[in-house]
Amino acid sequence: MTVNTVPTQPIEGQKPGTSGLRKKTAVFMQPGYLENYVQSIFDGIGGVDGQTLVVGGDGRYFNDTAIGIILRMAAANGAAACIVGQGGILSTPAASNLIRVRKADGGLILSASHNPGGPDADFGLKYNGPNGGPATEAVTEKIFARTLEIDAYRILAAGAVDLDALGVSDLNGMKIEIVDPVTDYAALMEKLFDFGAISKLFQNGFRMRFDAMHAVTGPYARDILENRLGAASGTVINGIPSPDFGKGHPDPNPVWATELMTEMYGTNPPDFGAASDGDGDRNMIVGPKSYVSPSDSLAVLADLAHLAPGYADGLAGIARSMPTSGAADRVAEAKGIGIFETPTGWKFFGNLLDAGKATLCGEESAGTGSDHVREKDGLWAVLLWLNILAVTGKTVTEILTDHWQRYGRNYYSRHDYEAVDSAIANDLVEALRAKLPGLAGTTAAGLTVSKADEFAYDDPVDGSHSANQGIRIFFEGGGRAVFRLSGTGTEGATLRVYLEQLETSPDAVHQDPQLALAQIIKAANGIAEISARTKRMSPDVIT
Ligand code: VG1
Ligand code: CO
Repeated sequence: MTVNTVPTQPIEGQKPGTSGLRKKTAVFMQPGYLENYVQSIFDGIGGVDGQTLVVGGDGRYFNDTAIGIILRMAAANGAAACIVGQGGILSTPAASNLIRVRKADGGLILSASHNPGGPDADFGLKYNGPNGGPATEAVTEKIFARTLEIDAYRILAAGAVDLDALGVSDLNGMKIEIVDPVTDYAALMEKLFDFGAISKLFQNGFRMRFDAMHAVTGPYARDILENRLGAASGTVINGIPSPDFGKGHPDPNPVWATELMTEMYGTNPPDFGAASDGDGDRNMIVGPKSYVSPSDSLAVLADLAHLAPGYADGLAGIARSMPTSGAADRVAEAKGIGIFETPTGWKFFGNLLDAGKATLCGEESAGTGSDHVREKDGLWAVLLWLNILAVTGKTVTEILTDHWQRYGRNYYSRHDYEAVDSAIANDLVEALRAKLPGLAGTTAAGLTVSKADEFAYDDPVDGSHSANQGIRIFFEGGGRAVFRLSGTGTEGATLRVYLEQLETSPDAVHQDPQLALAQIIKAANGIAEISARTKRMSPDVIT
């Protein structure tokens, strides 16, 4: 078969500090665009000659065509083997696991995560390294630099590759191995959790609903929850991955997971509800009439993880992204273990996990995970919750209440202003940045600013420095507001405002978070001039 070298123009690929390259599907489908980015990845990592790569995606529109192109390019670039999920399907955590168990050199994951899919929606591609985790900043920078100078890509002139038949085939000297996407992942879960105890829970009539949101976790959840653990059939809803996610928005939060939320807040709700996102790395946990904020979920899981066999020896430490609430810090303090505060994005946890400094990690954006893989893991979080519920015999509400009584409650909410004009959003951040030096000691909405700065991170393992990772304003009395612009949106800019207030009085831990945070919300809006600059009177999404 002929290897073609096709001339191409530079594109602007994934910017450092963002999570994979995400663009409108139509952009990715332009002739040569995907090819261009794939070649930039191959070049940026120093070539794939002789390498083994894991390839799979979340099943969104263009997934299979894109995988065909990637396989023909990997072969043309001299890769030795590609391990591919059957039908082109692999959840992000399952891909991370495959890279690790098969000792592959890395992987290409096709997903725009929680962004909608379809011809008019979003597509994405990310490279994960040999530890199974997202490319580090250093690698991302190399790939990005390459996208600005690339002038040709290499591709094999070949027909379509069959992604459905399990087994090994040959593509011009490169081995293609099609594997079941669930098997290895499910085996890992069986090692970490007490499947016997969870099965017994279901046998005793415990009812659960898992909303796969028409995305990649459907087959995983069906196999693990219904087949292996014996949850009633129908426990998993929206369980067949569809190219446009049933025209939905596969983001597991109270705004987008409406079907699940309606059931959990309706009459006679199930005992436990959960949802996952497009590529299966996020999770939402909800008890009967009781939504668990991701920051609280991380703290609860960190507190009680030792109840699951995989964590029986306790945790080495906990890591959380900076905008995530401080609830986990209080657990770490009580246990006398390390706590790490990193910039937003799972890639920053990789070194801490590899070095054995952190066992559990989490982000406020519904991401929780551990050292079992190098990505956040939606179903893993669900199974750890189930394991804890099975062992303690408590309800979700009881677990939360106990937690707040013991540790206090970090009231928390994130307000997103979406598709804001990029110039306006950048000006807002610039103006806020300029204000920072003079903010301490001033008051807003009756609150006094105690400290204001811009978060920067020095990686304790490799010493790398990451600046401009979010603007933080601390208030007297334990309040905090954080501002940053999203790196995953595909339309204009998304301003994220993260709001937090610590409450330690056991009598005051049961308020509505929006009410408990009212003053901080007002102060944050005032200081950043959000309404005045964006002309938005309220956020688009509140989580
Ligand atoms: C968002 C979240 C961040 C998460 C990232 C990728 O980024 O805030 O916590 O790591 O998405 O998640 P941003 O830059 O839009 O705030 V996923 O599920 O897309 O892999
Ligand atoms: Co995701």
